Amino acid sequence: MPDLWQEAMDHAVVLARKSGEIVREALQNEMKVMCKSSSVDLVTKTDQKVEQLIIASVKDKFPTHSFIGEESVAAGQPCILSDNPTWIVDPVDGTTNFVHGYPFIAISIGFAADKQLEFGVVYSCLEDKMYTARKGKGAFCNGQPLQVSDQTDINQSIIATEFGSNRDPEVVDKIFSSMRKVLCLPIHGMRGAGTAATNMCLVAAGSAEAYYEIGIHCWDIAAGAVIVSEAGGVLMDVGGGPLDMMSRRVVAANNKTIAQRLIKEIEAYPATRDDAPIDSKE
Ligand code: LIP
Repeated sequence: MPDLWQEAMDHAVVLARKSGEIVREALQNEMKVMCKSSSVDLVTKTDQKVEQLIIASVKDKFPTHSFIGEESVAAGQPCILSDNPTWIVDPVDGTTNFVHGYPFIAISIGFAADKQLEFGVVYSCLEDKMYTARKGKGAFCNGQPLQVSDQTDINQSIIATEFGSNRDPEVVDKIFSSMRKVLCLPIHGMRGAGTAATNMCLVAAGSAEAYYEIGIHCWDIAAGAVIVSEAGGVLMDVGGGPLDMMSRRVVAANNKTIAQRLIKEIEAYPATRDDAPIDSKE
């Protein structure tokens, strides 16, 4: 019996590497920058080109599979996770970094079947770091095993988060209020790569104890969730319950002790679910 998910994961690695080549080449040329939900929510032709390449290849090799992609959803496709085998893709995670040449850009390819994440592939293409994880089979970076930090004292931790793309002053106040409370625990430091997928891979690699954010999307975190989990970490909602991939909220941590201590400091604010009816989205 062929291991179909392994075949799909192997293909995801090929697609991620090919997409990284496109991103690196695009950085050498003038790029056309467009806006989506606001003037700071950016997209480029490269985002769209990479997503179309991945969609076309997946449809050719796995014609019965479904697809959720950042730019397809932006173009009006529904963002509904069914039981069908589904590819959950962010073609360029860190688009703002890409536009500015800030060197953290990742291709993020997650895969779910029966609504359960089966594998994740994140290619940090300027670092040439291929992060991979298959459910139950461990997490790796360029073939080397990944293991989260064994730190249980948040006062000796690095915590990652992002400012996101919401510039509503009330939301920004909540983001800063959470960051202030976390920083003053105190912790050793706060970091943000500018891409959720890379932040999650850094948790999986033990470089940060946790990453949290409100406002991300399922395509930002699907692959990273498998990689963190298979590296021995935990995924939760910012309210402490289980991760809901469509909720736009995530905590990825090395262990429950750090996650539960961190969650006490996070001030939540509403964000429209990824799977909400299209006419209800901001
Ligand atoms: C980005 C996320 C990041 C978030 C940004 C943006 P994109 O994804 O990776 O965590 O803070 O606002 O959503 O848009 O670069 O694919």
